[in-house]
Amino acid sequence: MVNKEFPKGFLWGTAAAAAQYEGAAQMDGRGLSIWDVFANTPGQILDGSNPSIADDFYHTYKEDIRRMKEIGIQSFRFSFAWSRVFPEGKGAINQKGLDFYKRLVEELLKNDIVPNATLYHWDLPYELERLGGWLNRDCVQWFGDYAELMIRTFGGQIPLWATVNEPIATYVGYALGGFAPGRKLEKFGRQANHNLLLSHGEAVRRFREIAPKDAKVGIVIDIWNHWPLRPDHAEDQALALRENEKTYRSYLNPIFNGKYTDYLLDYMEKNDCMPDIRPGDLEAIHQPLDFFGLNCYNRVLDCADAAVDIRSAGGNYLDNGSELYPKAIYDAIHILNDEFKIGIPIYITENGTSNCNEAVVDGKVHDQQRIEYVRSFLEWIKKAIDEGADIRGYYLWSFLDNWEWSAGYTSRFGLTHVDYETQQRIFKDSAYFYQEVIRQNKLLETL
Ligand code: GCO
Repeated sequence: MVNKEFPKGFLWGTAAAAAQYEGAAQMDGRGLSIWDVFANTPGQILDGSNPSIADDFYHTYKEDIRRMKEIGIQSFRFSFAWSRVFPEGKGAINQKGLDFYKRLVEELLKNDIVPNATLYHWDLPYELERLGGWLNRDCVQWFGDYAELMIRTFGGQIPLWATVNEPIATYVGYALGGFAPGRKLEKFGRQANHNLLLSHGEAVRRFREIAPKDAKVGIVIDIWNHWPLRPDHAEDQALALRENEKTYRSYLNPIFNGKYTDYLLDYMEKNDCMPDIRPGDLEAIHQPLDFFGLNCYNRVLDCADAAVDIRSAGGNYLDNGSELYPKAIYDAIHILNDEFKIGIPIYITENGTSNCNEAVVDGKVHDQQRIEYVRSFLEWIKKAIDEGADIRGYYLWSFLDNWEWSAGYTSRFGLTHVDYETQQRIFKDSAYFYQEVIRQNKLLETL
């Protein structure tokens, strides 16, 4: 019989981000972030909402941690809002902001929930954006100083740290305009990404200087691997290769191999979007890390012929329109271990799905597709572990429904339903499923 148990000590968690959970956007001295400003620009957010209240986690964290405890959550991945701590991004510290995180971390520890902190989850202080944001090379210093304060304050209490969550979001914000700050130039996207990677390197450097020996630092990168829709079509193949090079590989290569690939350099040269890369930069980015945080939700199918329906290739689709392709996570793990030979433990730092059946009926939410989604991804993670991959934990995105960036409140990813009018919480069926998975530390077929 197949052994369904996860390794002893495997860490089961949920993930969240400050801008999506905390609310209290103007409270206790917090400065604006680029997302506050972006959301208030007409037309940027699907439902016209902004993150100023979100889950009101700033006020409800104790209750929510109690609920996490009830489900058996062993670790909570969250991010610090830079502008809560440094309202202007640099300079004067806002003690009240720092105190909130002290209370949060204490509450987690009191409940035996391992804190896992991300320094940057997309919410750059707006005052820094006014100085050019990630396009300004001074960001390395700004981010380094902010990182240092957080590491000095919490290094002894938080065992797992990520510098940055998903560098591609910065690209989307500076090259495509779909995310804050809403700039739209390929050259900006590439420059912002290069500076962000440099800032990551700087935070790791400071971490090594000041963090306690047993604290670990990594980075969180999302792998949406591109596949040719028609595997035997040269054009689809080439398209998928190019997309992979321009997306997640443009981060993995500098971080783990200390270089940008010839393909990417050539592309940036030809498209007039070569960033300012100075001597020593790649060494600064290429720092040894303690773990890799993998976010994985799906794969992407590419077709060179826009007239072809992607779904014509078959496959499973969820009611929310996205493909259910759980092998994506197994492939991503192989890319990291076999191709990039990262040689460090992996935590799955995000995985989850939105808008299953979210209707509340008689105080219940029967989100069967979320259960199926999570179950099938866990099956492929387990297979990778059985075959020797060093995977230490899994963080489901997310414990609560929350503010989903450009999709506003229209996209629900939680194990817990949130009524945004009343802030009432209701566990969905998936929460009970996850509770059972955690309790048994085991792959379960169903609830
Ligand atoms: C991410 C995003 C999360 C999203 C989640 C669902 O790290 O991918 O940061 O904030 O909410 O991915 O789309």
